[in-house]
Order: sequence, then C-alpha cells, then structure tokens
Amino acid sequence: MKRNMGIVLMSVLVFSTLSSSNGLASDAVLTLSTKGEEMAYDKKILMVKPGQNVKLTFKNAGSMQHNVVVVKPGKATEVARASIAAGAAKDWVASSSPSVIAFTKMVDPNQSVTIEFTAPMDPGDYPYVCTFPGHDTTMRGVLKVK
Ligand SMILES: [Cu+2]
Repeated sequence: MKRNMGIVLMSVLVFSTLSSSNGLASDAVLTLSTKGEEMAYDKKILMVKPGQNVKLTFKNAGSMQHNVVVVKPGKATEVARASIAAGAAKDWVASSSPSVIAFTKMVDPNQSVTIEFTAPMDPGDYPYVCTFPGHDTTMRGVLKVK
C-alpha cells in the first residue's frame, strides 16, 4: 500500500514537471486528513489557482465516517442541511445541489480517497465541509481560489 502510494506520487511529480516544461499549468495536488479522532480537518486552508486541475486526497484518520464537500462561498450550512435531508441513501451528500462544486464519498475509518475536479474560475473563499450529520459545525475549512 505504502509502496503504491509512492509510485503514484512519483508519477504525479513527473507529470507536473512535464506539464510545466510544456508551459501548461500544473495540477494542484492537495492532501487533507481528519485531525486524528477529532471532528475537524487537519488543515483549515487549502490554496489553488482559478481553473486549476485539483487532485485532492482525503484520509480519514478517525473512527467515524467523514467526507469532504467543496461548496460555493457562504453555502456550507445550507449544503450541510440539504445533505441531512438527502439522507443515508444519498451517502449524506446533497450531490445535485448547484452549490456543491466537488465531493468525496463517505470515507470509512483508516481509508482514503482521491478526487479530481476543476477549481472555480472566480477567485474567492470556497468552504469545504463534512456533511455527515452533526459534523459540519466543527468540520470545516476553506479552499482559497486566488
Ligand atoms: Cu465528519
């Protein structure tokens, strides 16, 4: 497992180097984790450039299920409420909401997942939040697009 991650990371690094030598914008490769057992992320701020291709790996180091949902500015609470209404059948994500930009599935303890998405073109503060019921008040951060 560790060895595979190393190979994947190396491929990403090689690809980034090739991309930049071609004059193309390189990917934003981001990692996020839970703050151990706490209902919080280990990083409160992540930075990307407008329109950048983002590869986000989320690792759940806790003992409950967690996810990461990136939303439009000011929409974290609204999306968290809509996600509770969506229910377990929708994996606790209001995935069809126009306020949702990107999301991971619910990640089990000690698992990780990587998603890829395009950063918004408009600079701003895009909250990311865990939409498992009851987590959104403490489990938040900001994806800064600038
Ligand atoms: Cu959570």
